[in-house]
Amino acid sequence: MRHTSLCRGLAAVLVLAICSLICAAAVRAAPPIPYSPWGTVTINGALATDWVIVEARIGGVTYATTHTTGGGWYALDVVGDDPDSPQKDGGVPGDTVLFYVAGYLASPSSTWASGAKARLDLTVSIPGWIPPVTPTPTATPAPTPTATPQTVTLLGRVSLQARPTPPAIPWVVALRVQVGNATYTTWTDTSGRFVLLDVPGGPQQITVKNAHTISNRIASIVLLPGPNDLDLGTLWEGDANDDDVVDITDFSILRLVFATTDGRADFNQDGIVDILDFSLLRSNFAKHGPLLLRVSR
Ligand SMILES: [Ca+2]
Ligand SMILES: [Ca+2]
Repeated sequence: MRHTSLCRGLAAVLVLAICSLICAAAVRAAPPIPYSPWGTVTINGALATDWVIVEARIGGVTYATTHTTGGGWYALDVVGDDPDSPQKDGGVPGDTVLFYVAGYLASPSSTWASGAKARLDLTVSIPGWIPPVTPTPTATPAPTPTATPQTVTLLGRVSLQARPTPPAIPWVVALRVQVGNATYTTWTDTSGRFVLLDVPGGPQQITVKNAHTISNRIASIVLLPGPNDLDLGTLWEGDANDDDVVDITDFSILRLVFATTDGRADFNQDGIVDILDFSLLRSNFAKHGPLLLRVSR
């Protein structure tokens, strides 16, 4: 008799536990189906070449990224907000979706709708647009059976104004380098070269800036596994306040610290703020970044 009661009790507990699990699963909502626009990308009136980066952003946050392929086509899956997570991690019905091509706002915008698959042809105007190139892979030894996948390494170089012939100490400068969504702080060597290990591969946008130069940008380039040797151009001096434009504010700083060792306006890094630094500022006056670069390796 006691044995039968015990069994009934255990069975009741088991049934309750199963019911709890079923109820918990029922409460969790299914994740929303993404919004999937697709279509062509036109840049300055011409269909985009392959490997141009296309992003979908909601409220300034990128929720989907792809690149053009097959002669200017793109397709995106813009994820929806998971109702079971406290943070916003995607779109909700009615959200405005903005599209960016190589970092530039394209038109038209759209509205997020779960499960919608609509054609949306994007157009964008990009001053000084230079189409991306697919690099020639760097020659590497024949792979062995035990070879592991190569990470992506950026072997960058910049030119600096008004410096002695390299190698020389004034070529050693701090750089902020942005590769896709990743930002790095690094230093050049005495010839303006730098190395970044394990950077994101595939199609990327790369921007480089020193605290007193304006920034240079490669709008879209494909980074391959292994070393990627990349010339990031001449960094133009004169941005004393590091706001990516050379203007009257920078001149005011230079005038304030003239004849001192203040690094903000010692553009040629020779240890003194003088007429040479003023000449650099004057020659680059009104330049602003980012300057788009033609890719060369
Ligand atoms: Ca400035
Ligand atoms: Ca100087």
